[in-house]
Amino acid sequence: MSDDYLPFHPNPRKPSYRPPEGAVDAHCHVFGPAARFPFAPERKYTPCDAPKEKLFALRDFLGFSRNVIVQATCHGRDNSALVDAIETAGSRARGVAIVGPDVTDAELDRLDEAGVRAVRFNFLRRLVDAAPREDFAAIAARVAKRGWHVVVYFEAGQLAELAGFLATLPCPVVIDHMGRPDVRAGVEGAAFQDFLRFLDAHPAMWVKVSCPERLTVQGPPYDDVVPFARALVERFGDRVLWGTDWPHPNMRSHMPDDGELVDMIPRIAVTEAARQALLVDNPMRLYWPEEVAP
Ligand code: 0GY
Repeated sequence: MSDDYLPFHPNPRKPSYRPPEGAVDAHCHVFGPAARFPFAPERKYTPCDAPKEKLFALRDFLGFSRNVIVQATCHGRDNSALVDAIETAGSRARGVAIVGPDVTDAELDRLDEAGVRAVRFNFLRRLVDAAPREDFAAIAARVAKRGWHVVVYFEAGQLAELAGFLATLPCPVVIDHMGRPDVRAGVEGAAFQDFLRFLDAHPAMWVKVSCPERLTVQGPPYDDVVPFARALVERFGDRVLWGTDWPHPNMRSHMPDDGELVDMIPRIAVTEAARQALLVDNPMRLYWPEEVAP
């Protein structure tokens, strides 16, 4: 296990861009504190502690109202830190959990009660060991019945092998970090065009326009990532989500300034209507449908 990760930015700048009222950071994490919520023995990296209080302070500082907190592999299937955070936040947070095929209905009930609305399937070999597709399919069938959805994390090169499987899932599917394109190939490159066609063909697929810091070759201010996010927002405006990815686990190249990430938003969603959908209407529909008028 490697631990040469960077700590999160200690002092992000105040963004110039002010998100609309009710904006949702739809991809962020809580880690530890390890003394209370130990990391998973099978983890591939050990993050810094990133407790709920810090996340909620950042939410307020950046001008957001709500969080969708996503379970990361370093906590494995122990969703305790996630549940503790979303219970503290009440209606201001929802959760995405990691569960195994042996999860009990009672545990799913407990997660639902706490505010979990999705499960995450991670296909990155550097983060998790391979798991049988049948396990994922069985979990998806059970959570779909509860009105939950599935969040998936894979890299662009894995789309061809995963596309058929993803299309069979009986619920909305949210794809993390734009499907991790290789930005050197450009928006017109074959792989990203395949990804756009895949989204065109499958209206139940959503996508997060997040994580420029992991995709960039040039570094901040992430000019090389903007065209990818913008293409997705322009084409799939009613099924895109945005998130900080705070505290940016497992980053080794550089640590982004979260204020700078927020200031990217008007470059990727260039109209007020697009930003309202990206930051408020879309995440509310997916994570707080009970608050959205039909
Ligand atoms: C992210 C990205 C990463 C880590 C995880 O679950 C995880 O450990 O998703 C990564 O290393 O790319 O979304 O936090």
